[in-house]
Amino acid sequence: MARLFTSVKIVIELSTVDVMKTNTQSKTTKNKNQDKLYSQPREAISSFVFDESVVKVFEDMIGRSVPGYATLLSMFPVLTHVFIQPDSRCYDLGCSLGAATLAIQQGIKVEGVEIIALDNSLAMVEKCQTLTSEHKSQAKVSVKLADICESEITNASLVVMNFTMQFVQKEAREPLINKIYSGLNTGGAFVLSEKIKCSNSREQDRLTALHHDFKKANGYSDLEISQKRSALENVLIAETVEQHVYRLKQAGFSEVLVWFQCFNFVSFLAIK
Ligand code: GEK
Repeated sequence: MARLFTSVKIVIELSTVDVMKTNTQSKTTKNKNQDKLYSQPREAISSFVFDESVVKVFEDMIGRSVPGYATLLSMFPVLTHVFIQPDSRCYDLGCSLGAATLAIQQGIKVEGVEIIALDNSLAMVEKCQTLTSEHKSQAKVSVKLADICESEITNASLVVMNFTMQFVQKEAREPLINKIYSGLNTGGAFVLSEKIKCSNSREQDRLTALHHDFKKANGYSDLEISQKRSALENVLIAETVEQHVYRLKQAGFSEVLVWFQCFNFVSFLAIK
């Protein structure tokens, strides 16, 4: 019962943060941090990279592009509270500006936890280091420039990969998940959030249309949506829910479930 009350308290605290964030976002939509990267016609569209220009507008970009992003993050303290073990590590793989790290921090109520946030974009890591250092945390936070496919994972009770697997080469995904499984302690959890595709073309068309409507409702033009889609082609490789679940089960996870979905954006919970 006491545990239930603690969880409820965490959600209420986070909702306040969300409201603040939403207010900030509506202000930033009028300033230089608004994502306008694809607003002008381009002669040629080069492949999307997480460079300085993306970092500048990233918070606005991800909030207006990923349906359910803020709600998903607001649940991370609850998941953390449930799975975190004292004297263990949490990993945020593909941390960008550290939004997941900051949400995880709020759920840590035990001693001896270290959060390791990794990203292979120098521009992201530099800004993430600044942003995370501005927040007080019970856990030690280390933000590092690293390729998650090359990094060690040990003594983990929670591993979060929030919309990053989709950018990892397809053949590297299975070894990465196997490594995460090996690095987790028994009872630990892997939270994997991804844009998904559907094997049923009608469902795929419906979810794509809803996603586009979401982006348009958030102020993106048809030109911006279509140029961004071209930039992400061959960079963001989505897979079906079945492919993800199969791979997670093959790795050995005893429990695999979808705990969150908003249109074609899904988050899986895999427990060791
Ligand atoms: C969030 N998790 O806000 N190694 C390390 N980092 C990588 C790799 C790799 N091999 N491949 C891609 N990245 C964040 C959002 S964004 C998702 C994550 C998006 C990094 C890349 O540099 C970028 O910062 C991040 O993964 C993906 O909760 O923009 O849709």
